Amino acid sequence: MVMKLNQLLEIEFPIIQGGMANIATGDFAADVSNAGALGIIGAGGMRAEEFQRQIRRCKEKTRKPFGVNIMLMNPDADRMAQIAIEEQVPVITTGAGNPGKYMEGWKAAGIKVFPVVSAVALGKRLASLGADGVIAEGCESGGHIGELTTMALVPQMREAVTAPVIAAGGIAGGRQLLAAFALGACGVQVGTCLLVSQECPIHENYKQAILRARDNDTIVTGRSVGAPVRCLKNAMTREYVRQEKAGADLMELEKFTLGSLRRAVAEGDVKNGSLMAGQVAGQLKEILPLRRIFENMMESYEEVRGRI
Ligand code: TUI
Repeated sequence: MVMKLNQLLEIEFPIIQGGMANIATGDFAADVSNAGALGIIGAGGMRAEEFQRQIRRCKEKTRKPFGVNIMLMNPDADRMAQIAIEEQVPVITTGAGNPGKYMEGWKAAGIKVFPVVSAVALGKRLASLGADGVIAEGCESGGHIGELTTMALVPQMREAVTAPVIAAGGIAGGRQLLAAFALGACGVQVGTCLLVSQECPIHENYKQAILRARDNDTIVTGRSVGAPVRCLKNAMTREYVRQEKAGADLMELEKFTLGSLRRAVAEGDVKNGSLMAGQVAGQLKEILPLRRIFENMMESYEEVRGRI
């Protein structure tokens, strides 16, 4: 029997927090770790200096394990890879690219590495380079996504690698946690359900937009230009789709969305901002403390498991 993620990471619950660029600060990651899951500092929207400050802030606020997510399209990714080593960060997750060139240095520093991947081939490659596990992220997720669903991806990843597999995408409750174990995962990564935590430092308007969302209220923009991103439908996504259909190229579309996530997170601009969220937004009904979100998930998991 493979180890559960909580044993692997020496944490209470088998749950990792998603990287969530521009949202997951050092404070928030520490809150998540203190609530019993693995908190992750999302380096996505940061520069290297800020990244280092956030790591130090997180260390001040928790004595539990935590991690960092290095978004590989970030221009400072090389420097962040080095800073994570210097700061002796316990865990690294990566997103939006191939972290192969960093693996040797990270492993030599004794860091646990869990790349987020959206297809089997890269998962296999990174497992062979010594990844401690792979986070198989289905396209139900918010933000930058791949092609496959969690349901299709996780079992195929399980068959392809001997390393632990963590399921991500479409997970916000006990039923989905149970399903993730059935699919072959040893734990889960969640993001959207933590946006509606009391501790999450996003604008109140963003939280309310998630709570209002129904099952059909997310959309994937940018598939046609190779930059698929899932967020809540709003005026921004309607205009994006219009430009995409009119044949705009990636550069034009990127110019249009520049700073849009920050507008949503910091200013609460729910019309023109980019409200990244997964398909589970429709099942979230209230703002709760992080600890309660995790406890609810575990209680519901136990209940459903007993029933079936
Ligand atoms: O990375 C994510 N989700 C993200 S990153 C992000 S920041 C951003 N902001 C604005 C526009 C775009 C992004 C928001 N959400 N999830 C992990 C993930 N990684 N999903 C898919 C992938 C992925 C894709 C291709 C991983 C590797 C990959 O490999 C390409 C290659 O080089 O082989």
